[in-house]
Amino acid sequence: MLPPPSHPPVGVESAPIGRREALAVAFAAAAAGCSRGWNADTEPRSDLLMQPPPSPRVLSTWNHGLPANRRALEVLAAGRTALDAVEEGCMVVELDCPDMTVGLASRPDRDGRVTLDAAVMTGDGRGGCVAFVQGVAHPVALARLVRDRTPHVLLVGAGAEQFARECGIEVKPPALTAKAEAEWRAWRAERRYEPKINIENHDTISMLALDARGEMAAASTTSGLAYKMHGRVGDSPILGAGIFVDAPIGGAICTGLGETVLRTLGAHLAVEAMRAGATPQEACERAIARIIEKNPDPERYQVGMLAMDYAGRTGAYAVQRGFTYCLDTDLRDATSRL
Ligand code: SD4
Repeated sequence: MLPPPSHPPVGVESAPIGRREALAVAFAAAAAGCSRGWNADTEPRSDLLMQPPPSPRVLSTWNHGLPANRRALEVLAAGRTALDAVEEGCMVVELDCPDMTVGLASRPDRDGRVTLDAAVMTGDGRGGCVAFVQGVAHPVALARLVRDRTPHVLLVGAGAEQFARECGIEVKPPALTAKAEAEWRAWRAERRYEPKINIENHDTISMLALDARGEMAAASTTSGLAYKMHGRVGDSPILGAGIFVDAPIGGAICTGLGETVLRTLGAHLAVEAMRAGATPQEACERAIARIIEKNPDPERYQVGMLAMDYAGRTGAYAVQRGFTYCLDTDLRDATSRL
């Protein structure tokens, strides 16, 4: 059974004024020369003050970002939240991922099990994550339930599956698709354990969305590396590594070889670069530069980084050529270091 499309939070969401409204009011007030009296607690960054509020915007990884973005844009057009948009956008790819890298029809680990990782996060710092989950069709929805209904941030393995059942989500018995099983058997015949991300293996879906209130959310969902060690978890379900959002600065999301991103907390690096004044594009370039500094032999791995600030400006950069991403309904090629 699938969870309902949007989950009422257990706690009370504290959003008396959205960033979009804050920007609109600040813009109007500044334009009228009467910005005095503005509440410092909700005041946006001064460099954003004179800009009109941004339009809803969605940014996501790889070609499969296109159908995901279309769904997310529909959610935003209906006036729903950025968090709803990234969740439902990612769910599209969880159900249908031709690259076999997201959802239950993915390639398995080296023991023949499909284990899934996912995360969501909003600009208020609230996140939910699940890792090493089996049999759950929509790990991103489960991650959202961890955020909305538990006092925790990360649930893993059997505990996450138990939580799924408690939420009425079906946990299916282990199974591989015929294609995944045939490929896995062929791989096992060689018995080479060399999990590698390369630019032909188009991977994780990670998304950032900015909604009509000016709130931002991020999500990521993946089966991780094909033929990884059983129990291996990558960057995608770790806040600060695979995804990070911090209001009123911006958000960043990653795809690629998770170990390199875990070692550097790549998404956090990019958001902190924006906090220090970098544009989203400069932030992606700085984060990728640090990842390469800490992970030698960049020709052996790929990492793609996307970032967005609360004005809706975006950036994209990768270690290697071939990282495609989607901005709203446009498919683009990121520039790269190599
Ligand atoms: C992982 N970062 O588990 C994920 C995989 C991925 O593009 O993003 N591939 O390492």
